[in-house]
Amino acid sequence: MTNEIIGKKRPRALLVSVQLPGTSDAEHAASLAELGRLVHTLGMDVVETISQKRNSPAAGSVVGDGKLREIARWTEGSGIVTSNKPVVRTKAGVHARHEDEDDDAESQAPDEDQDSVNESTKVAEGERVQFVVFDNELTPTQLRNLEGALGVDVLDRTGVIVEIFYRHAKTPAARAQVEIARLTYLAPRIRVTGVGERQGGGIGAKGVGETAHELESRRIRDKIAALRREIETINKDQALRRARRSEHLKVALVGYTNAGKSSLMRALTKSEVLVADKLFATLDTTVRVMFPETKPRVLISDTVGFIKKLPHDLVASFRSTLDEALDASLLLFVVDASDPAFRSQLETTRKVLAEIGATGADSLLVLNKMDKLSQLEIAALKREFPEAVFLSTREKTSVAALHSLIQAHFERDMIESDLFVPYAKSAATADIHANMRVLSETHEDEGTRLRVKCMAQDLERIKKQFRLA
Ligand SMILES: Nc1nc2c(ncn2[C@@H]2O[C@H](COP(=O)(O)OP(=O)(O)OP(=O)(O)O)[C@@H](O)[C@H]2O)c(=O)[nH]1
Ligand SMILES: [Mg+2]
Repeated sequence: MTNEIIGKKRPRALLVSVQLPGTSDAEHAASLAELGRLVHTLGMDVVETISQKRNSPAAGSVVGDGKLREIARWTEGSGIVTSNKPVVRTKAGVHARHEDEDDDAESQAPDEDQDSVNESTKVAEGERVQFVVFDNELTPTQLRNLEGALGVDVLDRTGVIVEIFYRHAKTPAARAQVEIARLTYLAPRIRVTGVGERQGGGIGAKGVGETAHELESRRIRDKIAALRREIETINKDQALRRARRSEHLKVALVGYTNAGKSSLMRALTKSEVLVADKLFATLDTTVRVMFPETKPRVLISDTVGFIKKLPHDLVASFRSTLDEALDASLLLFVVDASDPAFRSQLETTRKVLAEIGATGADSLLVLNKMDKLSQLEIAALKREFPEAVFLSTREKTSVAALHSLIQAHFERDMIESDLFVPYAKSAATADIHANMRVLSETHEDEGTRLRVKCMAQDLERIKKQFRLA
């Protein structure tokens, strides 16, 4: 899909979901609502939702024939899967119909039910949708069939998520990571989407032929290899920077997308990080010093949000972004407690973190957006999560309480010690003040005697560096 398409008037989208056995009505509804928000984040207006219960997805088109024709009422298409021919559409845009298409429609044998979707049951032209988005995963063949039958762009959940990541990625590291995931996702769909013409076309561009397809596949493989090399270089840089920060106390904010991680980051560090009511606002880990500053200083990192059915390639590509979280000694699981689905969102977050091996650190559950809940609801949550921190990033006092908790957490590991610094080594005194809590300080004839509270490794380092007794 191109920005070209999205850049114009907000495109209209129709959501489709097949509810399979084992998915409760509530889960199904939550998943659809989330898909709606994802599609909205992509800049489209959701105008209709169509669901169907089935024992398994229909092989060729996920939904059954009748449902497909119902969906086609909203599009230009016939609602009938014809052949496996690639979709041919002009570069002029998704609305433009290729002349061949009419011929195709005529040449195919009329289906018995075809009459049930005649022009009169179609929605008015202005009401039509330009995108049909499936909550179910679509195979490349299903995607091709559906685009053929519907005559509009078809996306699945993975495609939507990949596209959002692609648009939101800002730094070279994030861009390269997302580009790999995007190419990997698009590669098998290349005949349908003509990814090679991405610069000018993208989804909706003319399909490419078999030979061109092979060429294109090679080009994509080369591109992915180049991107991987680029990422390796970036990762080395990041590892260096991380190593430089390695002696610092680190807290990572992790959680479902839109939970309020960046808002909390802002509140805890008084910094200006991007906060937005859209999904996947943050795609790069940012690291800031906790404010008011503590001694030693505590670094807070904000991370990319998680989501259900996060495409595997994206998990892999965000590993390096999340290494920051793997590195932290305290993980704050931030949750939007006002979202009825927060328990399963927390579960998803835990699962993804476990998948990437981030399980060692201490953790604290932060139930955010308390300002949206009633006293009664808060009381119930307190009983359910007695250990959790209740917070609203909009209430200074609750943020300050979390600040103290973080400080207290690290103080548990601190030791108290006496240091004597000769006057000739005043640099040591400065270092001590910068990195340790000084409990008392007396000036004697030869130097300064200090009682400090600090991390054991800081004490070691300073003693060694300045040869102190
Ligand atoms: N009412 C209320 N809204 C909040 C609170 N904290 C954050 N929000 C809102 O929730 C939305 C998402 O906040 P972000 O901080 O961007 O969420 P995030 O977890 O960083 O999201 P991603 O970067 O997408 O993973 C924004 O509209 C915030 O203003 C809160 O305590 N109360
Ligand atoms: Mg964020």
